[in-house]
Amino acid sequence: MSRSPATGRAFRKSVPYTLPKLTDFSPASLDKAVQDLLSALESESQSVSSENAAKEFRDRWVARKNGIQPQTADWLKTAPKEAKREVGQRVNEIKACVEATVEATQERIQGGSSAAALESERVDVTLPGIRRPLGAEHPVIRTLNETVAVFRAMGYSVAEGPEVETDYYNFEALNFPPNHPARDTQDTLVIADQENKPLRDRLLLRTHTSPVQIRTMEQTKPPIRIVCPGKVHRRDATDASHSPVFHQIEGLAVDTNITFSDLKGTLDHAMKALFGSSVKTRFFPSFFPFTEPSADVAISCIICGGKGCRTCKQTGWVELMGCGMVDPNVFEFVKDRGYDPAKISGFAFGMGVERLAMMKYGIDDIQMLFQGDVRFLEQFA
Ligand code: 2U9
Repeated sequence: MSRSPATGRAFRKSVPYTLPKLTDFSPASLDKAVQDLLSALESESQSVSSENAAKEFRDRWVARKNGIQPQTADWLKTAPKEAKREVGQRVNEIKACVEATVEATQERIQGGSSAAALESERVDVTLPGIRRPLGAEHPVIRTLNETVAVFRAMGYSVAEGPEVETDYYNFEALNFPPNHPARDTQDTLVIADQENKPLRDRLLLRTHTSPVQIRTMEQTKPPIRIVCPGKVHRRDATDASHSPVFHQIEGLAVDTNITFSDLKGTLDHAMKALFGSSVKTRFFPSFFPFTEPSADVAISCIICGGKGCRTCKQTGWVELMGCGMVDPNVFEFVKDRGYDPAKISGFAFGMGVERLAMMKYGIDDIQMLFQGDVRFLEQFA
């Protein structure tokens, strides 16, 4: 026999209890029967340790059909008349006791499992937090967006076009002679097996975004002011300042009476907006097939302020762009769309975005912009 710590009642452990049929209804015999039942009840209640077991315990003791407590009605039925009163009292006592124990058991288990749930959800606020690294715009895309924004503020629209182009849009309509060295497969990445097509229809990876300007002029009458940002491809060997894939922003303004002064003022403003108002620009003669006259544009070195340093090779100037007045020969290709070189004029310019980004952020190796090294990129977060 064990004794319940809760009730102090004695109970027998681990004997499966079944309600006995009573033949002897003397008070002593009734006492024993009730005592046995309550011992079993207490013992089984003690061994309940899960919600499922609590449910089984409840069903075993109080289920209307076959529950131990409801079966005690048989005692009353079979009791002789003179014992019925006594037996009825005991049966009621048992009912109250069984119900109270079932309820107490369930409460203990539910209380217990919510304590377990609380325990399992406990948060150790002293643990270090989970780091969520911030993403960052790539420095090339950031520079591209900033530059485009500068021109948008001056009234320019953004135009885009395909990266796989025809020879016509990439070279012919831009006044490149058929034997120009840039057309050579040494410099241009071409799509293979197109020898059966006329030269002008052959596909290649665009070497500049200038084809976008031609395509836009074919579809839009003058005046126009557009910038064309995008990826371009050249068959270049990789080094600290060259990459076979890079980004350009080119621009085109066509209207009546556009002059070289407009070009100078526009680019001078753009460089001041990008690099600071104390930056100076310098234009010096150059050559491009699509502009005449043409110029290269340098800005005063933003590293040394123009005094001379390693970045500017002690010259105080850094070459950043090309530009010029659109060659009348280029307008001839879109003359029937309203671009009559006798009536209109225009300027165009082009810049490499990686080179702008390298100047802006003091990066001395273009490869840093393509390697995807997180230690480099996270500096821009
Ligand atoms: C049309 C007419 C003229 C676009 C121009 C440049 C000068 C130029 C280079 C700068 C560095 C390319 O990325 S880079 O290597 N670009 O120097 N680009 S004028 O001229 C055009 C474009 C379209 C119809």
